[in-house]
Amino acid sequence: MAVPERRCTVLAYIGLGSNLDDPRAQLCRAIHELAGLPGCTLRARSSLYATAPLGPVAQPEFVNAVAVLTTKLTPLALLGALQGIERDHGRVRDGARWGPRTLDLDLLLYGDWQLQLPGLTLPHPEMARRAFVLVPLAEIAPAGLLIPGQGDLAGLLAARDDRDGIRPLPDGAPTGAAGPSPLSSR
Ligand code: A4P
Ligand code: MG
Repeated sequence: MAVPERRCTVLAYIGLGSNLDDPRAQLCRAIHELAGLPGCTLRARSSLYATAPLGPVAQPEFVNAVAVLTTKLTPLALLGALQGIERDHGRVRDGARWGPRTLDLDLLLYGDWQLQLPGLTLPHPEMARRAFVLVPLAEIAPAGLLIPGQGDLAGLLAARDDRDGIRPLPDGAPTGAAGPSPLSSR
């Protein structure tokens, strides 16, 4: 079945996280798979970061990163593609919120869209409260990036006091993909 595409491209920021089954390898493979999605081009990826787990469950340290794509996919088609990659990584949804996972791909931003659908909220509702998202995002986002409805990235990051639990991994440097241009409009 054809994947729904739009005529113009939009910048989409994807948050990646893993804390099971060799998290670094999970993220490196997932970035490669994001680059291969139909109608999508990988523009940049952040370093990989080791991050202290957030949430009520005792679980291993996470590895987190952010990637930015240009995409012709609609937001729902892109989310479906992300969930397909999660499934390919053996992600099991057992209903446990914030539990350990082989791969979590969150659609953080889709251009400057604000959206509230049963299965998709844009921007991602938790992103502004999570240093493990904001730190890698700030590494690859243009200066002055605005998170629609939430404020500018620099201000949101400055307000976080949970940045200490985050450290870049030595071999997690960006691949040198071209840096993104400012968020495109719809
Ligand atoms: N959904 C709605 N909007 C979006 C969006 N913008 N992007 C829906 C992605 N999904 C979105 O997600 C639950 C539902 O959210 C989906 O059905 C989707 O349609 P999920 O991935 O199935 O479940 P989840 O990830 O367990 O739940 P949740 O609440 O999204 O967890 P989070 O927010 O992803 O948190 N600590 C560290 N250090 N690093 C981490 O990466 N991650 C989590 C999980 C907890 N602690 C962590 C980390
Ligand atoms: Mg998720």
